[in-house]
Amino acid sequence: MPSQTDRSVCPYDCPDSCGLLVEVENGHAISVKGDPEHPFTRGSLCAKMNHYEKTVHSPRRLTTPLLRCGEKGEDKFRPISWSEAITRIGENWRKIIQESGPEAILPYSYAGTMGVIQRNAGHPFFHRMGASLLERGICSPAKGAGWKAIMGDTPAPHPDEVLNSDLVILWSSNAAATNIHFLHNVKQAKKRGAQVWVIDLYHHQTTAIADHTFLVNPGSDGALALGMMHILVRDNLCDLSFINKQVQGFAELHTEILPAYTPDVVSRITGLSTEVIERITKSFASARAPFISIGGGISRYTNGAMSVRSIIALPALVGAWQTDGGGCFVGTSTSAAFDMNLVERKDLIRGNPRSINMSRLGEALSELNDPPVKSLYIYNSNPAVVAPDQNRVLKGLIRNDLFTIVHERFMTDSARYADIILPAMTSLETSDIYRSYGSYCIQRTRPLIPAVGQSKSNREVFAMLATEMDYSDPCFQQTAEGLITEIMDSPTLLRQGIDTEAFSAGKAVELLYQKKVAFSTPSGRIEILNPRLDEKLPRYLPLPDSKYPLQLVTAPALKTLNSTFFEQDELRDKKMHIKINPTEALDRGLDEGQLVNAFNNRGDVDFYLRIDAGVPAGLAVAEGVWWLEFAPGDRTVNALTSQQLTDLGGGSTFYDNRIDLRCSTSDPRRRSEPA
Ligand SMILES: Nc1nc2c(c(=O)[nH]1)N[C@H]1C(S)=C(S)[C@@H](COP(=O)(O)OP(=O)(O)OC[C@H]3O[C@@H](n4cnc5c(=O)[nH]c(N)nc54)[C@H](O)[C@@H]3O)O[C@H]1N2
Ligand SMILES: Nc1nc2c(c(=O)[nH]1)N[C@H]1C(S)=C(S)[C@@H](COP(=O)(O)OP(=O)(O)OC[C@H]3O[C@@H](n4cnc5c(=O)[nH]c(N)nc54)[C@H](O)[C@@H]3O)O[C@H]1N2
Ligand code: SF4
Ligand SMILES: [Mo]
Repeated sequence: MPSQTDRSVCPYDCPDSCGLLVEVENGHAISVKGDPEHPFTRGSLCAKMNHYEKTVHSPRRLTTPLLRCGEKGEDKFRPISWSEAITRIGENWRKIIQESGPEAILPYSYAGTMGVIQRNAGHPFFHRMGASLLERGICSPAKGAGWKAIMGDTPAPHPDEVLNSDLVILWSSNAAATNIHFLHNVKQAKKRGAQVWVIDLYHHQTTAIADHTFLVNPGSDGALALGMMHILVRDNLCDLSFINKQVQGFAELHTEILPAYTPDVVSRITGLSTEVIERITKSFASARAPFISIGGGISRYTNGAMSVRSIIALPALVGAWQTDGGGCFVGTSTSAAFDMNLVERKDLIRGNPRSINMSRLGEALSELNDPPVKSLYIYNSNPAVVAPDQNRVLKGLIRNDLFTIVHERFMTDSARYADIILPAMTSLETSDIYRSYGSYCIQRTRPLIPAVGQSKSNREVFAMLATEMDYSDPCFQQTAEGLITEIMDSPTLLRQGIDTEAFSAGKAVELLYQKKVAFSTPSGRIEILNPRLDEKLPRYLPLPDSKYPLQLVTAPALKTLNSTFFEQDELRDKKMHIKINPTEALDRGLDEGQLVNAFNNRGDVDFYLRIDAGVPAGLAVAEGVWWLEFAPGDRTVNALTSQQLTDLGGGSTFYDNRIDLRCSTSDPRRRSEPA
C-alpha cells in the first residue's frame, strides 16, 4: 500500500504545540515533518520530534499489561490479560475503599500528553470515586500567580507582538531549548533592528544569540526589577500619564518600597555592578517598545511568584503596553478555548476529598495519615524521577502496602515500582484536541495508526475501570470522539469566528486574538498594589539560608523533555553531567570528566563533571531529568531537590536548592586510593 500523509500535533509539554505531517505506511508511522501550514510553527520541528516515529515504534514500547512477580522496584513482571489487570485493580480498590475510604487512593498525573481529552481522562473517574485530589503544580504555577497578582485575568499578548519590539528581554528562558518558535520571532525582530537581552544564570544556547547577556545571582531577579524601578522613578523616566490612568499603587510603591532598592543594595543582591544596573535601566526606559518574555526559571524558587510579579511591574512604569510590540509575555491564555467542565466533571466529586500537592508526593506517601495513601494510580507522569526529593518518593513507592498502578508507554522508573503496569498509546494512536500555551492555535487529531501491541488510551482504560467499579454515569462510556463532538458543540467566547471546517479537517486554526489596552483586574488597572493579597506590594524575598556553597540549577536539556525522549538513544546525551566553573573545580581538586558526587541533606547523586567557564562560580548546572538506568549512580538530580513550595500558586522549587561536590566513591581515581 502506498504511504499516506496526515496531520497531527506534537503532544508534548512544550509551548509551541507544533503541527505535524505524519507519513504512514502499512499501519506504521515512517516519518514525521513539520506542517508548513501551521500558523505559528510554520513547518519546523525541534530535534526531539524529528524522529517521533522512533518513539512510537520503539522496541522499548510496553505492549501488554504486566503483573509484578518480584520485589518492588526489582523489574520482574509477567504478562497478564487486560481483563485480569482490571479485575485485580477493582478487587484491591474495593478493599481499600471499604477499609480506609476512597481518599486512600491518589491519582498522579501530569503532562505526558497535552491533549485535552487524554491528559484529563482520569478526572471524572477519580472525582466519582471520591479519591484524594491532586494539586497539579509541578511545573510553574508561580509564574501564573505572579501574572494574576498584577494583571488579573488580562490575556497575554500574542507571541507575534514581539516582532514589533525594539528591545526583547528573555528573562530566565532558554528559548533555544524550550520555545524555539518564539525564538524564531525574536530572531526576526533582531533582524529588524531590535536589541536582544538575556537575563539568566549561565551561558547556554540562548545566550549565544543575545546582544547582551546579564548573569544574575539565583532568585535575585525581583530585586533587579525593583532596582530598575528605583532608577526609573529617581530619574523621572516613568510614563506618568499612563501610570495615572492605568496603574494602581504607584504612589505606594514609590514611597514604601522603592527607596530601599538603591543600585548599591541591588548590586549586592544580584551580583550585577551598579553601572550595569544604571545602564540597563536607561536602555529599557529609552526603548520604544520593550518586550519582556518571562520563562519558568525564576518561578521555581521559594520567592518565584514575587519575582515574576516584580518584573511585570516594569513595563507598566514605562507605559510599554501602549505601544505595538511592548509589554510582557508569560505564555498565552487559551484555557477558556474549550469548556473544561465537560472534560474534568468536577460536578461528580463525592464528599469533600483532601487535596495533595504533587510536588509533595514523597511526604504524601510516607507521612500522611488519616487515611494513609494506600494506592497510587500513575499516568502521564514519571514521578520516580521528575518529582522533587527522590529519596522520599522512592521510599514511598517501595512500600509493600502501597498498591501502585502505572499506565505508561515505557518501562519508566515509576513503572518499575508498580504492582500492575498497563500499556499506553502514543498520540498517533488516539483522538484528541490541543490548545497551546505559547500561541493561540488549537487543533484536533485522529488516530493515524492502529494501537501498538495491546496498548490503550487513557480514556479507554478509565472506561474499563468505571465498568469494573460500577460507575454508571454515561460520561464514562463516551468515546474520545464523542466527547470532542460535545466540546465542539459547546461554544466558547475564545472560539468565536474560528474556521470550524479547517479545524474539523485537522488543520491548526488560530483563536481570534484581539489586542486590548484594557486590563482585566477588579480595578480595571494594572495592580502594582493588590489589596487582596497578604503581600500587597512587590518586594524582594530572599532565598532560604543554607550551609551548602553551590546553588544547583536543574534546567531543561536541549534534546530531552523532562524525562521524555530518553527512549531514543540519539537524543540522550552520552553522559549525565554536572557543570561548574573552573575555580570551583580547582578549589575541590576535581577534574574534567571524572565522576563526582553532588550532595546535600536530602541525598547524593553521581554525575560526570564538566568544567565550564560559562557557568559562574557559586553555581552548579545539571540539565535534564534522567532515567535511573542511564545515570552513573543509583539516583538522579531530584534526589537533591526540595518539596518546598513557592510563595504563591503551590508551585515546585526545583532550582532553589544548594549542594556541594566531592569526588565520587565510584570514581576510579578514588577507588585506587589506599584505604
Ligand atoms: N528541550 C526541552 N524543552 C522543554 C522542556 C525540556 O525539559 N527540554 N520542558 C518543557 C516544560 S515542561 C516546560 S515547563 C518548559 C520550561 O520552560 P522554562 O520554564 O521557560 O524553562 P527554560 O526556558 O529552560 O528556562 C529556565 C531558564 O531559567 C534560568 N534560570 C534559573 N534560575 C534563574 C534565576 O534565578 N534567574 C534567572 N534570570 N534565570 C534563571 C535557567 O538557567 C534556564 O536557562 O519547557 C518545555 N520544553
Ligand atoms: N529537576 C527537575 N525536575 C523537574 C523539572 C526540572 O526542570 N528539573 N521540570 C519539571 C516540570 S516543568 C515538569 S512539567 C514535570 C514533568 O513531569 P511529567 O509530566 O511527569 O513529565 P515526563 O517526564 O515527560 O513524563 C511523562 C510520562 O508520561 C508518559 N506518557 C506520554 N503519553 C502518555 C499517554 O498518552 N498516556 C499515559 N498513560 N502516559 C503517557 C510518558 O511516556 C512519560 O513517561 O517535571 C518536573 N521535574
Ligand atoms: S517539543 Fe516543542 S518544539 Fe519540539 S516539536 Fe514538540 S512542540 Fe515543537
Ligand atoms: Mo513544565
